[in-house]
Amino acid sequence: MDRKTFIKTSALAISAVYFFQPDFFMAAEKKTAFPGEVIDAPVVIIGSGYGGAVSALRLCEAGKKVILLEMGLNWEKAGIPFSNLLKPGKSSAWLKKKSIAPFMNIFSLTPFTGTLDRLDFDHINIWVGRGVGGGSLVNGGMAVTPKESYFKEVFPDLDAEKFYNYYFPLVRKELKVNVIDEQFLKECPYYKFTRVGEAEAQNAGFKTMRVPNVYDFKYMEREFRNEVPRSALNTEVIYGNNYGKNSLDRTYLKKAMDTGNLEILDLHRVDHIKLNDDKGYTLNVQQTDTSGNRIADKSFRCKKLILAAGTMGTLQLLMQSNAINNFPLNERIGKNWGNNGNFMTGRNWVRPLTGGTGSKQSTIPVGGIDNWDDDEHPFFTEIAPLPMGMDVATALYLLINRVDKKGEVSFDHNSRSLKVNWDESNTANMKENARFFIRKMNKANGGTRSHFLFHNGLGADICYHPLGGCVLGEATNEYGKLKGHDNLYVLDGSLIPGTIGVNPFVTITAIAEYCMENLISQNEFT
Ligand code: FAE
Repeated sequence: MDRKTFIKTSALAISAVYFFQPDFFMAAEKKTAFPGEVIDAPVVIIGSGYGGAVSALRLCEAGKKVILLEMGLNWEKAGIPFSNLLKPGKSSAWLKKKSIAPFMNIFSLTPFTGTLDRLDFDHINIWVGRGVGGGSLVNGGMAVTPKESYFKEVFPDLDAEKFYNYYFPLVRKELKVNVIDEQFLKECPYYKFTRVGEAEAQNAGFKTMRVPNVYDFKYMEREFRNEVPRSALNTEVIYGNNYGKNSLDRTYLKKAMDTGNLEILDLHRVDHIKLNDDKGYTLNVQQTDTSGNRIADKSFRCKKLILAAGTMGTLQLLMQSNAINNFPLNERIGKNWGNNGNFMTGRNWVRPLTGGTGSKQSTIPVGGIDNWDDDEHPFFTEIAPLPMGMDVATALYLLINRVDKKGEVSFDHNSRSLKVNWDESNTANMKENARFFIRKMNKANGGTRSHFLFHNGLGADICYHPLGGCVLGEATNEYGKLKGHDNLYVLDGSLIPGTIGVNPFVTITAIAEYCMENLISQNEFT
């Protein structure tokens, strides 16, 4: 036996022994001193966002041992506080030298594995969350159930009744969705921007709506009374919330950890995947430190693999693996991709005579404008906060529109990175809606388009909600199993065909619940 074969065989023997021992996970941690060795695991999940967290919980509850690999940091374990908007620090960007908020990036940074990342493409910039909890660490917590009519249009093959009677209520409960108390909203100075935004919208003839959230509003009331440390009232949100927000590490992932069946390995980035002869998978993984330096190379070998790396992460892994080792892909991968109709805009000189939108603003949005049923200009918009520490009399809006023209994601072999086939023609209807909205608001209330924000007030290239590319029932079977594979499941935003008409995480979570319930009952994981 030559040296290479000996090492490989010994590693296999050792991993087989560990596999059957109760302290298998501890052993897997310790063994990392031997770079390049193979760690066996029955089920591996890549990514700890909504899809990954649901998969982990339901598999652990079913008694399966699961390893979850996450490229970002476990912030709770690290004990490093999140930064706020006014003082960006360690958590504010993924290995960048400057802050990467949608605007006002005047802050220099020391590169650190922060919570927020931005992926830049030719006509679109996509923000994503990194860390244990994925996008739930950085998002605004808006927990919106899609309109049933639109859900049926987007997913004609799903049983809408079951979703609205069972999966959506289930995920709202698991995610701890709640609604702000109207009296608190009416009186709290931190919600002046919402009150002004809603009054102006109604004045312009638009319908307003209350938006539920996973931020604990009872906690916020106590923040306001100075009984507990402040978070939403201390400009914390897109770089993480130290308190108040029920991100996934406090809901699904915590429950999964409590079963004793889950091990989360943070700062573990999967580079590519190989299909093995036995139809299982080997993952090439790099462990890094918080400066992004590679500290170990590892291989994980599993029988069952769940890809939940988020829309762009999952597409990158599939396409990169294909480029490296001819990993089998079906022809639907990359197709039916969209930005969920995201379009940012803003207005200046909002109510200057009545004192603007407020110098103090909560970071958690609770108001929306619902123009979805307007045949000519269908959109929903969030009345977004702009907590700048002073009153800038500016209103910010994130519109969510229909996606009339879908895009496509492909792989550039030279740069080894994704390419998004997307340009101004894909956002034409969204721009039209934004112009219509701003015109109507200004006519009724005064104000101007916010020319200093985005591109002359129109942010067509800002995307918080990339969806699609691995669409349910197209690239996968009806429960997320990737076509052409026996043991690979995709469970994240890439299952939704580019649009869902509202902020997407409630839908991503509900679809993951639906898929996992069916996959488990079909004995896919036994
Ligand atoms: P996601 O949450 O993105 O999780 C994927 C995870 O996989 C991440 O933690 C990655 O670090 C990890 N990962 C990726 N690649 C690898 C790899 N190669 N190896 C290991 N790990 C990897 O996926 N949605 C709402 O519904 N309401 C909101 O209020 C809202 N606000 C938002 C605000 C911001 C600033 C942003 C960026 C997004 C917002 N979203 C909101 C979108 C929402 O967070 C997003 O749709 C979900 O997080 C997507 O969930 P996934 O499970 O697809």
